[in-house]
Parts: sequence; C-alpha cells; structure tokens
Amino acid sequence: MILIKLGGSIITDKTQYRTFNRGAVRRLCKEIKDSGIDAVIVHGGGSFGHVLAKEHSLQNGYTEPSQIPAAAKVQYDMRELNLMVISELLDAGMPAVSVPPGSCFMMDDGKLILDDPEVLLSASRLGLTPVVFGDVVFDRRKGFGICSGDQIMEVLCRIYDPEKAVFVSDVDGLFDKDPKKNPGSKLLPEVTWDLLKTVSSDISVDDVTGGVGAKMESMLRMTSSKRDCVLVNGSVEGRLYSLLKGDKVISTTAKGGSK
Ligand code: ATP
Ligand code: IP8
Repeated sequence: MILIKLGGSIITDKTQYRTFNRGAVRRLCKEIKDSGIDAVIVHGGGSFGHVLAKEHSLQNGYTEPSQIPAAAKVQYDMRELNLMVISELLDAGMPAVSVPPGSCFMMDDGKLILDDPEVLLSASRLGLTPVVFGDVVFDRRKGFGICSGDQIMEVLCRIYDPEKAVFVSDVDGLFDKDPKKNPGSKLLPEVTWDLLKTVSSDISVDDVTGGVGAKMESMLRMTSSKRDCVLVNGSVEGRLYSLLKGDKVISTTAKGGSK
C-alpha cells in the first residue's frame, strides 16, 4: 500500500481563495489509477483551508466567538474541496470514500488522536479508497484547531505501515531556498535531520500549518529502514505515475528515521 498526500499547492491555487486546480487533480487521479497501486489518499487545504483559517487564527484554538462562523465555513469549504477531489477519483475509476477528520477524529492540544481506526481499515479491506484531508477538528483543550494533511499522513503511517509515503506538491522537492523566490536555488535529492537545519529559514509558506519545513519534519518522522518517504512535483505530467511504478524520478527522499 502507498500513502499519498495531494498537497494544497497542487490541487488549488494557494493565492486565490477557493480556487480548484481541476485539470491537475484529474491528471493526478488518472496517474494513481493507471499505476495500479493500492492507495490511501490524503489531501491538503490550499486556498480552501488556509486563507480563512489564517484570517481568524483558527490554528490557535478557540479564543473568541467571532471565530465560530469562520470555523464552520472552513469545514464547509474543505468538504466542498474533498467532494471535488473524490469526484475526480471516481471518474478515474477509483472507488473513493470521504473520511472527514472534523467529524471522525479529535485532537488533544493540537495532537491528532485516532484511537479507533476501524472506519478506515473497514473501507480499505473492502477495496474502497479512503480519502482524508486537512480540516477544522475539535480539540479537548483548545476547543478546535487545524489538523494538517501532513499530521494525518503521520497517523495513517502508523495505522497502515505503508511501503512508501508520497507527498505531492508543485515544485520538484525540497530546495536549499524557496525555488519560487530564488531562481538559483538547488534541489536536495535527499534530506536528513542535519541537512534540514541548513535549509533557508524562509522555508514556511503563507500557511497556518507550517509550510514545507513542517512537512519535511513529518516526512523524516515517517521514514524507516523499510519505507521511503518522497516529495515529488505533481505539476510535471507522468512524474507521480513513474514514482508509483517504482522508477527513480526527480524528487526529495527523506532519510534517517526518527530524531
Ligand atoms: P498544503 O499544506 O496546503 O496541503 P502542500 O502540501 O502542497 O500544501 P506547501 O506547504 O504549500 O505544501 O509547500 C510547498 C510550497 O513550499 C511550494 O509551493 C514552495 O513554493 C514552498 N517552499 C518554500 N520554501 C521551499 C523550499 N526550501 N523547498 C521547496 N519548497 C519550498
Ligand atoms: O493543507 C490544512 O491542511 P494542510 C487544512 O495539509 C486547513 O496543511 C483547514 C487549513
């Protein structure tokens, strides 16, 4: 089984509120289907999640009543995004089912709690493809919070023990500096905890869940001697397909297991 996260940077335009990249999602769903792999899919929030969440500081938990309509609206926007992703997976021939974290899971002080994986495992056992996503999730201490798709990937990694975990974004992998702002930046084919410290501190995007820096930390925690964890560019046609088929492609592989 391969765990795949379709990042908000590739499935949406992160600079424009609620802008879905249908063409890219359609192609990526076909690449996943054509690869023939058994997949569990997670997706990020992009401009359906981060814009309003940031405006109302939802990531810090409940602080004032004016956040409540925003929390409801972000959950609504994320469900709309999720249904659009599911629709493309169904059209590609994958039996995708939605597992909304805001209704199925809890957090405790920002940590995702998933005591009972029965829903997910039942879907997978039947041959359905669970699709989970970053969401507004209730929190035992903070009222609510934002659970990122990357946090979900880490928890699903413990539940499914996948052979590989793949993060799809809109750039070739991890660079020494943000490649969109620094044309001369260099791609790092492999990353370790030590190497991550040397990457530019301008690593976070305008994002409530920590950007690519937090993503690399999640990836490093998910690696093991048996499992590669790879960041790949989903905007290049065929690259995800080749990676899923086992070919070596331009990407960044997290190495080294736990800290
Ligand atoms: P989301 O969190 O919404 O699901 P995502 O999973 O696609 O999004 P991002 O957090 O948006 O991931 O991270 C990818 C973005 O990080 C890229 O679009 C890139 O511009 C930006 N970025 C900043 N610094 C770097 C860096 N050093 N290397 C690679 N990408 C970087
Ligand atoms: O895009 C965040 O998930 P991510 C989801 O995976 C929301 O970081 C609701 C902002």
